Amino acid sequence: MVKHWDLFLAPYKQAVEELKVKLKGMRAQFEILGVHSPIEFVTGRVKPVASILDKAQKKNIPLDKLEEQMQDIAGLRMMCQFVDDIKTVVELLRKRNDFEIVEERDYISQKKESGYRSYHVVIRYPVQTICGEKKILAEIQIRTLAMNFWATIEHSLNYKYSGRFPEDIKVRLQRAAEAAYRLDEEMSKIRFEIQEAQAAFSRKQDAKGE
Ligand code: 0O2
Repeated sequence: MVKHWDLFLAPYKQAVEELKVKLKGMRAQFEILGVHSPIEFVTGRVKPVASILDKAQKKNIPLDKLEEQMQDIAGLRMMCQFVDDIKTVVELLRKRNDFEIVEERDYISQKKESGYRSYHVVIRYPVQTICGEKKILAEIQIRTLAMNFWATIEHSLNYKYSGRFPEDIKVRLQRAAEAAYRLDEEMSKIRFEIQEAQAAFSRKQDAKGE
């Protein structure tokens, strides 16, 4: 059984590793050019087997249909400083020709009931294996640092309460989501000042040879 999962997850692991390099590479290119990077940092993970089984059960996905029906076994996250950066990142992803975009879900204009905000891009990514090319689905979640902070906290609470939040926690999480939204709005308003300060800081570091 362990061997079976190892075999099944191998192309997903490879895809996550490759995509991390590629998406981090996008950030590096902005750095080299010395301009503001819309990408702050990138993370990636393969969904643990227990979570795959959990989600399959919840969403009634037969185990022999995981490849087609579970879109986030390979998951990447791209964090941005500002809400407007998300649009820039999505446009950059649309221009790439090393994968095909199969679906986009905009939970920023249409936030989820929980308060969750993020932009999801589902891609079909070709992995080269010793048995030939295998195309797998992967989900790229693009969000601001504030959206990520909220989602990370909510995710751990969700785990603790198995999705059944006590009413007071639910209300507080919704309030926290609104606060994160306002934080994003405020940061957008002083974006120019922040970027100027960051550019000056980076010039100073360069001059020091750091
Ligand atoms: P994990 O542990 O992050 O892998 P659904 O179950 O309908 O919400 P679906 O159809 O798979 O999800 O698509 P969706 O909503 O586009 O993407 C699901 C993933 O988005 C989740 O994966 C989370 O990573 C994230 N997400 C969606 N809604 C929420 C939310 O309310 N709170 C948080 N913190 N994250 C959310 P998994 O499999 O749930 O979990």
